[in-house]
Amino acid sequence: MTHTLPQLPYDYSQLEPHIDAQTMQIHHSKHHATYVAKLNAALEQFPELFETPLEELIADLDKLPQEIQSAVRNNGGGHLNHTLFWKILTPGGSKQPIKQLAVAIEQTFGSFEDFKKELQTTAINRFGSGWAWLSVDEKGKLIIESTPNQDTPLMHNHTPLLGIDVWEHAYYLKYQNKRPDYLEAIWNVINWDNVSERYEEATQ
Ligand code: MN3
Repeated sequence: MTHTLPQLPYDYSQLEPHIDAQTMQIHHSKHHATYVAKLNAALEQFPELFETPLEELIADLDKLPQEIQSAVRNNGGGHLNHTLFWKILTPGGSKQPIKQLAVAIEQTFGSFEDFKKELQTTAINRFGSGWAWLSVDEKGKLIIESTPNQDTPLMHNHTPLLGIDVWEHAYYLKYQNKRPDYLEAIWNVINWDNVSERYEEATQ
């Protein structure tokens, strides 16, 4: 089965004013769609790879035929990262972590505010294009990390819970060069119900 662009669970305009509709539309229907198309084009050379979950291909890139490793890394990573990104955004829902995740964030980072600051700083300091993450590491511990380009925590055996896209395409139309302003605004639309749920799955 070829990979497909997932539908958004909300309209392009629903994250306004924090993330504008035009950015959402281009980000989803052009950028993400292109990752999906290029991933499929690469895998078509080895169609049996369509049977393996993409998470597994990404976690073991070295096992792939060499000629498609970088295409799968960039476009497969792009597809997985954006599929997660749309889910961890929402116009409604809880505005802070709930249940076990709320407790774990306090235990790990001191407070929700300290956690936000640390993730913010990590995202600001990502040079060039990439992502900042809240992940669960191989020991089940919460960590903040950053990846370049479309690399994902899955490559390091970590489970991404919350990913913030800091490619300019994620914010430039509204925020131009002001990445910190975008990072301030995005807290208003984080889907904590979803992130908290996935924390529980990852640590079961
Ligand atoms: Mn993006």
